[in-house]
Amino acid sequence: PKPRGDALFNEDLIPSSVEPPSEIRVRALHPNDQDDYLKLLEQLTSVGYVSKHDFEQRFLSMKNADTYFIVVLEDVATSKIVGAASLVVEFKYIHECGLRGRIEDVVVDEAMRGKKLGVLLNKILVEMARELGVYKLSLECKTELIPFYTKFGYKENINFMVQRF
Ligand code: 16G
Repeated sequence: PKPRGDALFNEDLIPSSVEPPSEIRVRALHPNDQDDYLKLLEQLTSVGYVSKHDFEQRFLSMKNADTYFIVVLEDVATSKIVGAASLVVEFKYIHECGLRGRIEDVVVDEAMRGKKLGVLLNKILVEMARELGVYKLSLECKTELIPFYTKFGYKENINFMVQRF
């Protein structure tokens, strides 16, 4: 399904079964979310300098790929983005040309923690992954977040390797 307007992906994919609190709107990332979204990501890791042009180009690449589903939570009162998480889908030949899903860049604004917005984001993305038909869904997290992610059906897998450049 093609996205409507500027949205990164078709928002019909956002499950209506997972209900947000009334002060929160769930939607896809938009090109004009740059400032809000990058500021939020700073609470997760280093973002560095991203120009308007860089942001727009990256947004277009993700939109054209049609495998990036960045969901944001908008505070209705302030129109600010207070949470975000990404579902990224990878094409495979294995599992009958299967799809693999990854959950990435889950972040909730410090001022909005304790309202279960992280739970909301995860429920939404797991449901979307299921709807899209992925055969496997995975994520990487800090040790202290293992009990949190266990709630959404993940099991620990110790064979994860990484190198950094
Ligand atoms: C966490 C994130 C991952 C993100 C990384 C950034 C979740 C579930 N995991 O592992 O998506 O890309 O942090 O940290 O949100 P880094 O800058 O050290 O790669």
